[in-house]
Amino acid sequence: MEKDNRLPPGQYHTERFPVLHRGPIPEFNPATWEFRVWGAVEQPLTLSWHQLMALPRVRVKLDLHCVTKWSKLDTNLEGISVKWLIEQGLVKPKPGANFVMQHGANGYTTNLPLAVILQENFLLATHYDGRPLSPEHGAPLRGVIGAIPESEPMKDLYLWKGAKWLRSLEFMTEDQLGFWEANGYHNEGDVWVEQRISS
Ligand SMILES: Nc1nc2c(c(=O)[nH]1)N[C@H]1C(S)=C(S)[C@@H](COP(=O)(O)O)O[C@H]1N2
Ligand SMILES: [Mo]
Repeated sequence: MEKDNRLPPGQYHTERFPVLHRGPIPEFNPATWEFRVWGAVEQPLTLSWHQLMALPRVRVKLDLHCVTKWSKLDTNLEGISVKWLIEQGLVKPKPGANFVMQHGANGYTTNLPLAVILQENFLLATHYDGRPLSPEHGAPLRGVIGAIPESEPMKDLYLWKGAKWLRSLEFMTEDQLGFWEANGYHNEGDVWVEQRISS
């Protein structure tokens, strides 16, 4: 596909990787760090840093689209697939658990339908460009969503829909608004139809 066709309406290309967040970059201590999956699941899951790093990782190339209008194409990301966690039985959503809240550091949250979390373009990312994520981009773990060019149709959402410094995933039977969604951003955030702010 032509790179131009990969640029959603209202977006411009950047080669840089801008850094955007609220609050300070948290400290990461691998000895005490834990990732949790909780809420509407049969059994809460807690993984230490070492347990998380022992899981298989997938690699995807994503076009990242920020609601502030920069787009970075062909980012190489690597991390854990939530679909894989569920297929392995490590996470068993309860019936009706159709929504997931990502909880990041500093109280940052963002909500997504489980169906989106299970897409190939959503990742619990640990690596960018073959190296561990840098602290400013969310180390050691972040949710990330982007577009996979020439893939089968799936929802491509703005980058705020991935929480940096991800601490937990909360499965929910009802949708709840995350930080930006409660502050005027669109609940869905589809990049192709410019769902930037809620109407
Ligand atoms: N924990 C946390 N995650 C966050 C944010 C934040 O403020 N805190 N900002 C979001 C927004 S609005 C964007 S655009 C992306 C920016 O990711 P980047 O800094 O790696 O480009 O992170 C998202 N995830
Ligand atoms: Mo953003």
